[in-house]
Amino acid sequence: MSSSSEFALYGYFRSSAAFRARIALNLKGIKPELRFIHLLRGGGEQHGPDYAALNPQKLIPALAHDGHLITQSLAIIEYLDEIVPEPPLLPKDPYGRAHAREIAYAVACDIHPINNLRVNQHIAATFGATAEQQAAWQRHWIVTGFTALETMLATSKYTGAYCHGDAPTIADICLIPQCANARRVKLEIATWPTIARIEAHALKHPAFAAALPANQPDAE
Ligand SMILES: N[C@@H](CCC(=O)N[C@@H](CS)C(=O)NCC(=O)O)C(=O)O
Repeated sequence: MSSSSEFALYGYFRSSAAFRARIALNLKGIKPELRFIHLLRGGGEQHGPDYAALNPQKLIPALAHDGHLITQSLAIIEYLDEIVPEPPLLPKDPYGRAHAREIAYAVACDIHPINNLRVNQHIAATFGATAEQQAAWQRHWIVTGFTALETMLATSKYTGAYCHGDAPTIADICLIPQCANARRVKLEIATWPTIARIEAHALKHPAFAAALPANQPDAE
């Protein structure tokens, strides 16, 4: 299951959604073939006809496996968890699964999409938002989301070394890449002490560390 040739990941070092997929693949011990889609070069390779034919959403990541192309990082994470059950990326009990997904979705549905590259490009092209205004926009949504998440994590009895208990789950797989995005717009993760503690712990795990943008072959 872990042979490189069975899986191919379309990604970009700086993409936090691809970062999620990389963490999940690493946790499962899968080394995919890496196919790089540069999101800026030439207007963005995601818009080129070859990639658009594969993924009409023109977003990364996408995972090729077993004759299928799976898009959407959350779908990729849950697919990997189903085909390679150990170590589990979701808690065993229904409430635990709901709790881990709740944190994951708070990042992946409510913070990340409105800060995405295409959103920033759109507010620049349509409303003339400068680079600093785009960063301010991103900071606003990250602060809004992380402030809520900090309260949720600081007050939940299920918070452990990770977001849910002492093993990584889909929640951490979404939260840690969003911390990297926060730093890129000059936010201090220490503002949110529980998030900072979980991030520091997660980054000691080789699966998270190896997935960091700076550790990717296409890193600039
Ligand atoms: N909901 C999608 C989001 C994917 C996404 O937005 N990817 C970004 C990179 S993090 C992208 O491809 N952006 C290209 C663009 O905005 O043109 C997922 O979780 O996979």
